[in-house]
Parts: sequence; structure tokens; C-alpha cells
Amino acid sequence: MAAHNNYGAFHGDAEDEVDSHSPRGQQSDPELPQAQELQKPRLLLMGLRRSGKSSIERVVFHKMSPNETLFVESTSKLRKESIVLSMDLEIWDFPGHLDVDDPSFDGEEVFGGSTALVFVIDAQDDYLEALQRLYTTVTRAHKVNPEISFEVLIHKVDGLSDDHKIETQRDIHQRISDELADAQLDNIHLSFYLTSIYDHSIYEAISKVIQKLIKQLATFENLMNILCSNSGVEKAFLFDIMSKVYIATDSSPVDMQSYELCSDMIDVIFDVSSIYGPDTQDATLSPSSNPNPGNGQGHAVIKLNNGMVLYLREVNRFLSLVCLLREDNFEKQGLIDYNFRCFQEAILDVFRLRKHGPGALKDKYSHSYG
Ligand SMILES: Nc1nc2c(ncn2[C@@H]2O[C@H](COP(=O)(O)OP(=O)(O)OP(=O)(O)O)[C@@H](O)[C@H]2O)c(=O)[nH]1
Ligand SMILES: [Mg+2]
Repeated sequence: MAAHNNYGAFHGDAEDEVDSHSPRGQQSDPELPQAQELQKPRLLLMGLRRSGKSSIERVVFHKMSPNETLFVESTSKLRKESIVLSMDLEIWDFPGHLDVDDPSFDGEEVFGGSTALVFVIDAQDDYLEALQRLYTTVTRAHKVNPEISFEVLIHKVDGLSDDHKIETQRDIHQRISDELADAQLDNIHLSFYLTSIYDHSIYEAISKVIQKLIKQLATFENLMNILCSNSGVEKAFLFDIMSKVYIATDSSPVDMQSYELCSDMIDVIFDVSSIYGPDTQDATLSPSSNPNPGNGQGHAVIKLNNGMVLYLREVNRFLSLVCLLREDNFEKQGLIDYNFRCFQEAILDVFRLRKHGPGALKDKYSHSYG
């Protein structure tokens, strides 16, 4: 039986466990809300031992290659990590033996606030025990915080055929829904994702999870819709550069292929610029035309052989917009760039507003206040 204070880190030794991580050695953006000012949105990684929690965290937020996760040690104690992305975020990676019914487990502290509970199930293993744990965890969390979002990752699906994947998801969904319905808890909503660290699916899933924690999501989406419809863009993603998580996209449906192309472009451009760019310290997009890397002016274009163009524009040092559009529409690049600058300003205004409140934009728009 595990020592009870292994996850009782909340009763004293928690701070020792907090790691701070910022993308590519960058400092937190002064435009963005700081850790102390707001309670950061939190991502809780829970699930049985060896289900893949720590691997997900390392691959998505630390760029660990999936093969290296074979050597990740089993987590013995809660690990809290502070991540500085385009938004501040805390990731709590729990040990697999966590028991939410243990008296030392502080449910209020863990499940309170703006929190997403990510429950990882190993789809290559027998999942009945995992479902039991999912049920106890969800019911406990819901009792403490009905606002918490429940995200179930049916993980390691790289070893499953397409039919098997669908069948596993259907079976898991059915079993947990039945159990919740039996307990008259069918008002609890769970979202399911089929994931693997060996392809883009884990980034897609974590993107959707994080989007639910962003209060300004509707505004971002709206701005992206306006940009796309006025610039002839087919699909656009607003990426967090370090993690390749997209924090918003326009409201046309996400097709996996476009997403993969746009996401790969982030890797190509930033890897090349971090090796060959003038200032590897900043390691942001820095084509020769951009004297101040990370100042939101970097851009890159890749023409594809199917008549489409991938266009990347840096919004600030944390965020980049990647658009997919037809080559014919790219002929009006001046218009697109103008529209992009309006979009960029609006996005940065949203961040300023979030940090300083409505007064932040008063000077800028004073004419409209009279
Ligand atoms: N095939 C496959 N293996 C994976 C995937 N994700 C993680 N793994 C492997 O699963 C094993 C366990 O991963 P961990 O990340 O340590 O699991 P954990 O949930 O953190 O385990 P505990 O810390 O013991 O609770 C490692 O060998 C990983 O390489 C995946 O998507 N596919
Ligand atoms: Mg672990």
C-alpha cells in the first residue's frame, strides 16, 4: 500500500515539486497575466500506472521524442509543473496509485478552480480497472466542482486497427455512461479522444482540452473567422509555438490532414530558424527581413505542389498563425498582410484586456468613449 502522503504533496511539500518551464528559455510575456495574479488554469493528468500520463506531458510540453518515453520512470509523487505558454498553465502529473478516496487526498484543492481533469486509459491493456477508477475519480471531482471538464484519453491507440479503435471507444463510452446513469449522474459530461504520442492525435486532443480553459475562445474564433473570410484563407490555426497546441481555429471543420500540415510547418520553420537564425537565444522565427526576432513580424511561406500555400505569421513570441490557402488567393498578399496586422492587434488587445481589465484599452479607443 502506498504511503498516504505520496500525493499529499498539498500538505506541505508541494512547492518543492513545482517546476517552472518556459518555451525555449523565454521569459514570461509582460503582456500576459502573470502567475501570481490569477489562479492558473490547471490540467490534471490522472489514470492507472503506466497508462502514459508522464509521457504525454513530456512529449507535448517538453518536446521529448516519443521513443524516449520508454525510459521515463514511474511517477512516485505528484509533480506540479508551471508552464508558460501563450497562457499560463499548471500541469499536475499524478502517480498511478492515486486514490481519491484516501483521507489525505485534498479534493477541494485539487479539483477546485478552472480545471480540466484528463483521465488516461491504456487502450492496449484490459481497461476494466481503469473504468472503475475513472468512475470514482469523476464522481468525487464532480461533487467538489461541477464546473470541472472531464476529458478521457483512450491512449496508445497506435497499436490498434481502425475498427478496434472505434469499438474500444464505443465500449468505454457505453460502460462509463451506464455506470453514471445507474448512479443518476448522467448530467456529467465526458469527452473522449483516441490518442497516441506517436502521431498528431495527442496534440489535437490536448489542444481541445486547453481550449476549454480559455475564456476568450469565442472571441479568438470570431477574429479568425473574420480574417479567413476577408483574406480567402481556407483554414487557420493559432498555435502556441512551443507546444504546438493550437489555442484557436476558425469555425470551419478541422480536417486532420490540414491540421498535420500546419502543425508540421511550425516544426520545420522553428527548427530551421533555431539552428540557422541570427540569435539562437531567442530561437523564434527570424528571417533575415526581421531585425528583432520575436517581435511579431516574422513570417514564412511554403508553396505546396497541389496549388495550396502554407503561410505562417508570428503574432508574438508565443503565438503564430498558420494559414492554408489557395495559391490564387495568395496573389493578394498585401491584403492578407494588412488583414493579419488588424487580426494581430485585436489578439494582443484581448490579452491586454485580460491582464489589465477594460481600462487597458481606454487610451487606445478614447475617441469612441467620447
Ligand atoms: N505504444 C504507446 N506507448 C506509449 C504511449 N504513451 C506512453 N507509452 C508508453 O507507456 C509507458 C508508460 O508511460 P508513463 O508515461 O510512464 O506512464 P504513467 O501513466 O506516467 O505511469 P505512472 O507514472 O507509473 O503512473 C512508457 O513505456 C511509454 O513509452 C503511446 O501513445 N503509445
Ligand atoms: Mg508518470
